[in-house]
Amino acid sequence: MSRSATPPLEPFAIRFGESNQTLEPPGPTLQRRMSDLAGLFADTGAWERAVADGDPLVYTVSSSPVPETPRELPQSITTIYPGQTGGEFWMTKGHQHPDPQGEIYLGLDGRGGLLLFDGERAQWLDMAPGVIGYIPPGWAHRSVNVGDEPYRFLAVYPGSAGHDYGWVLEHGMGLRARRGASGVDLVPYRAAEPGSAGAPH
Ligand code: M6P
Ligand code: ZN
Repeated sequence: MSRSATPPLEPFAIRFGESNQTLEPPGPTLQRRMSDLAGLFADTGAWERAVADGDPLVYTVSSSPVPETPRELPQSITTIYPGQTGGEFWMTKGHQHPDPQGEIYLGLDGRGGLLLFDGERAQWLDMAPGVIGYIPPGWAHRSVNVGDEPYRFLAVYPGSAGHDYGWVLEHGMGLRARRGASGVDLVPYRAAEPGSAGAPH
């Protein structure tokens, strides 16, 4: 049976699991370690050292069983652990939707930021429990943990939206979020430095 012929799901209730860490019933989960974030932090040397020094878990995504198929409305909880690499706060890879459609993020725990970039303009939304960040169609989006505790949010997005990670590697996100003397410093985007991999030793 082709995907387009898949019947929609039947109605069902979805609940937050213990400490808002999961959705119940659970669907697919994924873990992103430092090594999965190649080319994203400006300080490539600091990123390489973090990979070599235990390759820490940076964030997890726990979904409900609603699939990423057209007309369905999947949801997931993302937990970004606290940390900085080269002074830059830990963050998601960030993506653009190949099929431009909107998305909402609802802050659940901790302190975060939602960085949006349409290729020309960058926007930063402060995120906290109870805040809904609206992502309009056409804006790439990345989440950042700016606190000392896990930052957790619920995402709800159209099942046909898709994830384009190459767009972010090519265009950047307009700004970078660094730990500053009094909290978050948003600095103009600069590309990641060349890594040591291809450099002569
Ligand atoms: C949210 C949603 C997901 C996304 C996840 C992690 O939960 O936007 O679609 O996969 O964040 O973000 P990324 O895909 O950029 O790593
Ligand atoms: Zn998205």
